[in-house]
Formats: sequence, structure tokens, C-alpha cells
Amino acid sequence: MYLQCGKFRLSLARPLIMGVVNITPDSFSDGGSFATASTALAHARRLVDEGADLIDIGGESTRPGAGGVALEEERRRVLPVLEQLAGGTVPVSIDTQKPELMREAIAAGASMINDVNALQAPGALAAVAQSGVAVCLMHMQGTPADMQTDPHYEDVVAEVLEFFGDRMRAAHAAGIAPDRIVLDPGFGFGKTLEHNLELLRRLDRFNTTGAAVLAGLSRKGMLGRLTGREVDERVYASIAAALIAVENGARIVRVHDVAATRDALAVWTAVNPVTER
Ligand code: HH2
Repeated sequence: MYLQCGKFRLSLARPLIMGVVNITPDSFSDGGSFATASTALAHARRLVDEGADLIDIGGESTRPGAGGVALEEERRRVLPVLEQLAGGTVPVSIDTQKPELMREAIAAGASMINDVNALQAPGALAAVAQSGVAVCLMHMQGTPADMQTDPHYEDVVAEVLEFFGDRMRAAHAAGIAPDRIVLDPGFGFGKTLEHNLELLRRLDRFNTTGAAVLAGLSRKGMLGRLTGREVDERVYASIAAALIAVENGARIVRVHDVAATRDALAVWTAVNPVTER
């Protein structure tokens, strides 16, 4: 199985690591740590050295309660860093919900668009369709401003699966080939702890779609709930969650702690040699 990702064709025979760089003052996980272009760039390069297979750059926090940033500000945060990284050895993903920025990022060399809104904004599908970039379609109930108020599902796995079916059909109709699509159940995006655990437990169900599954559990609130740890003390729990995700069928894990994840996945991969899983 391969993912077409701009000029890169990534083998998914072993699990891939997407390293997160948030160029924001307010991200829950690392807000303010890499808020300038130079610190963000240095961090991204460090993550590549540590073994990241992709880099995901975000200029807008989607933490619960976040209000969103204006296009101009998001562009100012993201594009200078993307321009520096785009010619490098690993594909660069841009975490945005804004079609205008998607277009600009693709023109500036982005290889993937990671959209927590699953390309539902008017013009989003068209913004990516004609390019060869990969897209990550994430499930969210509500919006970051209100998503954790009262999440509700009859059957969280079935409802996320149904959403993926709808979004994949929309993507195909827009001309996005299946080998460009990644699906993500959106841990913590309009989900209670129980919903998140059920999605993780049954992650393999999403492989029935035929698209690669991405899991983003790193440092999230559910791990804080389970361990009683603050955000900067959740590395061990994040590694456990990434391993469970991979064991249950994730092909890509989105993480902040790349070196630790790489070591954990090296052990996992030795036990589960590269195959067409
Ligand atoms: N989680 C966050 C942001 N973007 N994208 C995908 N595809 N999947 C995720 O689980 C996901 C995501 C939240 O984490 P982070 O980027 O660290 O924080 P913030 O949104 O506050 O910048």
C-alpha cells in the first residue's frame, strides 16, 4: 500500500511517523514553543533528524475552546516555514481548514493537506483536487469552540465510518484518487474519553475503507485523564497509545515526541516485519 503525497510516494508497509510543529502561541501541546519561523524551522529539522517521515505544520490551534485565527495571520505563521522545508527530504503537510491557504501551501510545495474539517469548507475539495497532494480527512463532531461541550453518539465507530464513506465519495467525485486519501477518526475532537477508547479499540474497522488510517493521540487530554499527568509529562502514555494504534491498524501516527516514537515503532516493526499489512 502506498500514499501519493505530492512528489513523494510513501510506502505504508511499515508505520510512518508524522512529526507535529505548531507555529502558534496557544496550542495545547506546545503552544508558544515554536511561535517564530526560526524556532519552528529548527524544531522541524530536529524532528526529521529524529526520524519523522512527514512533518505537519499548523498555524491555528484546534484545542477545545479555540476560536480560530484570521487567514492573514495563519498564512504569516505557516508559509515562511513551509517555503524553507518544502525542498527537503520529507513531505510537508499543512494543518489547515482554509481553502485559500490550502491553495497557497500547495503552490509553495506542500505535499499533504491535513484538514480537521475533512475538506467540508466551500471550495476546499476544489483547492486540492487538481494537485497531486495527499489529504487527511479527519472526523470532528461540532467545532473546536464547542466540540467538548456534550459529545453524543449512538455508535461512535459506525458514525465515524459513515462520515468517512461520505467524505471519500465527495473526494472521489472531486477527482481525488483513493491513494491520496488518509482517514483520521479525530481523537479528542467532539469525543468523550469512552468514545476515544472505543475508537482506539476498534481502529481496525476503518481499514475496511481501503484508505490509510492516521491516529493523533499524542499528549492529548484523554491521556491526561488516564494518567493524571500534565501535557508535558505524557510521553510514556503517548507512546503506549501510538503502539496500540499501530497494532490496531494505523499506518501513520501524528506525534510530538518523534525520537521516542521512532524507538517504540522500531521494536514493533521488528516483531511485525514489513509486509503488505
Ligand atoms: N490533532 C490536533 C491538531 N490537528 N490533525 C489530525 N489529522 N489529527 C489530529 O488528531 C489532530 C490534528 C491537536 O493537536 P495539536 O496540533 O498538538 O494541538 P493544537 O490543535 O492545539 O495546535
